[in-house]
Amino acid sequence: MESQYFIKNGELTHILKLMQGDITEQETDAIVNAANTNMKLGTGVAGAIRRKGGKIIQEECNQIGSSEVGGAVITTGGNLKSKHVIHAMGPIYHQYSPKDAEIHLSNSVKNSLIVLQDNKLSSISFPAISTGNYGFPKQKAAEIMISTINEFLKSTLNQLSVEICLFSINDYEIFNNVARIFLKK
Ligand code: AR6
Repeated sequence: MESQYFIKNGELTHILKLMQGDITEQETDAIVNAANTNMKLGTGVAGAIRRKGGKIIQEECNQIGSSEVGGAVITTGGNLKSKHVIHAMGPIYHQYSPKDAEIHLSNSVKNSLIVLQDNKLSSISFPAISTGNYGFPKQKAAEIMISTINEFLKSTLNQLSVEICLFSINDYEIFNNVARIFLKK
């Protein structure tokens, strides 16, 4: 199950794709890990990345050490189909006011896209950051992620291809309904 949205920016037309699937199977230049600031690959997306990518990813994370909430750092993808993993530090929802949690989630998405560009990569797959162990409400996360990606694509001069890979059909529908309204398909 998937749908595509086209985001125009002058001469460029970027693609935002929403799909249901397992992010560790994606073949984009980078996949995003829903990470913690200690850079320890735990359960959920991180656990799947560790299992399929191999221990090299955790070793590279250990070298980096830690990062801030809202930040993003890159490692290789080990044995994954994707050659790179961008570790995005989403907020633990209940640790912040709703507004601050939204700002942190938005920053983690924006910084992931900046890291992608800084490394001269052009395609990326995001999971629904912070909506599992970190408890961020999914509808709100969809609004923040889609509006942040839209804003970024409308201002970048690089041709980028962005996807959001949702684990369940239910999550896919939540995100797709937001995209349909927000991006007016
Ligand atoms: N592919 C796509 N989406 C997935 C997959 C997968 N293989 N597995 C889970 N999801 P989470 P967080 C969805 O908990 O909330 C870890 O221990 C899941 O259904 O992975 O940011 C880390 O090490 C949910 O919607 O990330 C951190 O400590 C979304 O991905 C902490 O959890 C995010 O769920 C991060 O928590």
